[in-house]
Amino acid sequence: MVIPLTREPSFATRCVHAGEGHNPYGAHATPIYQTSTYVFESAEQAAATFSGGPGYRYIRSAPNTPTHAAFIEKISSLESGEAALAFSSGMAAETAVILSHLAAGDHLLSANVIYGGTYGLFSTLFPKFGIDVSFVDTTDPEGVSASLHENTKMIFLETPANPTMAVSDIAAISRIAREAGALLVVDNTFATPYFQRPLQLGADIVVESCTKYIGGHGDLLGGVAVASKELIQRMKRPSLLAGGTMGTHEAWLCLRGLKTLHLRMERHQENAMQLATFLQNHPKVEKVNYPGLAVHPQHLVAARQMSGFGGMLSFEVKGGVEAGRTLMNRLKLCSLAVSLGSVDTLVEHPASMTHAVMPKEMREQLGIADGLVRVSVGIEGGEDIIADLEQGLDGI
Ligand code: LCS
Repeated sequence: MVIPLTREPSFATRCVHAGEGHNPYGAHATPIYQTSTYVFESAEQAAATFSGGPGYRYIRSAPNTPTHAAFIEKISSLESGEAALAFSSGMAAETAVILSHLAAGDHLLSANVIYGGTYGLFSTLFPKFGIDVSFVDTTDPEGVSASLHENTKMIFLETPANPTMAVSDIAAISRIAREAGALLVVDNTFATPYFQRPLQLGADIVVESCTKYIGGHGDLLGGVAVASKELIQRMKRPSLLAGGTMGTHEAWLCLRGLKTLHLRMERHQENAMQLATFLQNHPKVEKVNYPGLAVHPQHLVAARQMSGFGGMLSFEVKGGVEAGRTLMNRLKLCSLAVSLGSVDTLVEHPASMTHAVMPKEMREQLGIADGLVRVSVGIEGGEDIIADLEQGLDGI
């Protein structure tokens, strides 16, 4: 950050200013440095950079480009981390975290409620390379303790979790992880650093899909990992070799998206709270999952570790999958689509879309019922979102 301030700037000020201003021409907006490689002044300078010295050398090698560097500085500041790496997707960020910190023979303890893609990665890909994975209910810290193995090297969780909005106690699990000598990795995609900062609660690494609230407009694919300098340093070479680097234009879109994160998240949350309350009182709705509701089983944990409850919710309609389908087909303002965290409201059916990869018995046990509908509540007028769902429910 180049603005001279006498005290630690607020979150909102860091959204706008952190990482900005590093360019030689005084451009007001950080430029898109659309280049794959860098020209050295001498063979000696090239050799020094390649042997670990400062400076840019090639786009796959962090800090990639000055545009990436600005984004990395901004997201590190917002997540209260020391350093970060930017990836081509949230999945690439998760893959790089695992490849960098685990090896064959290690055990990964993962939350059982997680994004379907993450479940697929952990259940099918890493076991092929000798990483032992188990899926555990991380809403119960004692159960996490009891499920540790001798060789547990990492605990991975999402909170709030996709799609049931289950909440795990980050501080309690970070103490368990530290005692076991394992790293705690928290996927902060749903909460974003505006509402929750896992590193301050004791997590070692935060991962996020930038495709969601960080970009914020549903027009990019990206991911990020934020941690201490030491842990990010350990990830640099594996990430360079695995090759899932964020593109420059995406880094610029993320940098721009983050400038309004605080404003967008407030509105997402306001609309989500209104919609959750409306759905909770609707006769055709069986159950609403939103951590801001007092009936949410981990409402108190959420209230303790988050400064707001976010813009994601899910609910079960009476009448199961058929009723859910009827509802989704009737929506006019809300779009039927996967992904989340965009300015517009997106509705999807986890059992047949994002979480179709999970075995049905597992889904049912975890509360991902066939009639569950997930809503990524946008920043439109809240009354319009409610009206659309109301007319959708009327058709059931
Ligand atoms: N973590 C969470 C919590 C996610 O929801 C997703 C994607 C990812 C990681 C992976 O990020 P990506 O590689 O897509 O950037 N979630 C999606 C969803 O619920 N619908 O479509 C994608």
